[in-house]
Amino acid sequence: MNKLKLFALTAVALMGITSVANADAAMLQSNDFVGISFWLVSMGCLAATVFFFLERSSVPAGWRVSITVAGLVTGIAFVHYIYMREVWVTTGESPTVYRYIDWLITVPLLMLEFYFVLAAVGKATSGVFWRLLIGSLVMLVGGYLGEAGYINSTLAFVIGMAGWIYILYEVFSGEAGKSAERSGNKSLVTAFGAMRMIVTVGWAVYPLGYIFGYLTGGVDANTLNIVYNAADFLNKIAFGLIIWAAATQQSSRAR
Ligand SMILES: *C/C=C(C)/C=C/C=C(C)/C=C/C1=C(C)CCCC1(C)C
Repeated sequence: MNKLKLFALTAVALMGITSVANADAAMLQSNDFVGISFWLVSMGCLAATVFFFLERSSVPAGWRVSITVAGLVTGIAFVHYIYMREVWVTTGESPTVYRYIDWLITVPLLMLEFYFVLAAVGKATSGVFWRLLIGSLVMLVGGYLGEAGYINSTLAFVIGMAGWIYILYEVFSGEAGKSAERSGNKSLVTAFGAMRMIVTVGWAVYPLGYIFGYLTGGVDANTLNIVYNAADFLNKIAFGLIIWAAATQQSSRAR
């Protein structure tokens, strides 16, 4: 198990180094704050990944898989951020494709977390996960078609919003929300409430960025990338930390 962990960390670290070696064509400029923000999120994600994998064995067994998934989310984002930073620094263009590929993988994994924290206390049904997955796909496919210019950006926004609202419905009033409330497990209720706030408030930053970036105008590619980067930092790392904190609380209570 420890060897496996070491291998995973080495692989992740090597990927970072290889890509640094390729970057000699264009260097990060001291006034490129967007480029700097890509770096900051990359390193935050790397640190979070190492942290989650190392902490995994210190939480009660039922929570371990959630911590693993938290580490996968930040690990996958780390690799994408290395690529996104490179696209930005070398071309000055928004790395929309890499960003959406990252979201397409990490958002379903984040949704899986709602299922796993419910499963940690024996309250999950698979329907919860499938509904959240469908909501995520509708949200992201809509957004991508709009940002990449395949369909009208207002129509794309409406489709994306429908997916997000469906997710919010599920975690507040749907089966997921109700199961969490009925569970009577304090760690779960706290974690679930905080995760729900991230998906409501933390996630609201993305559609707002989209509105100003594509619908009303007023926000250029620089600002939009900084906004998306900051939101990813919060929504991926803080989300995992919330679950880790709940898991740790439960283990100290059990002791
Ligand atoms: C780690 C990445 C995360 C948590 C990404 C989340 C992305 C969203 C919540 C995107 C939402 C959007 C809408 C609600 C409307 C259409 C445009 C989007 C795709 C930006």
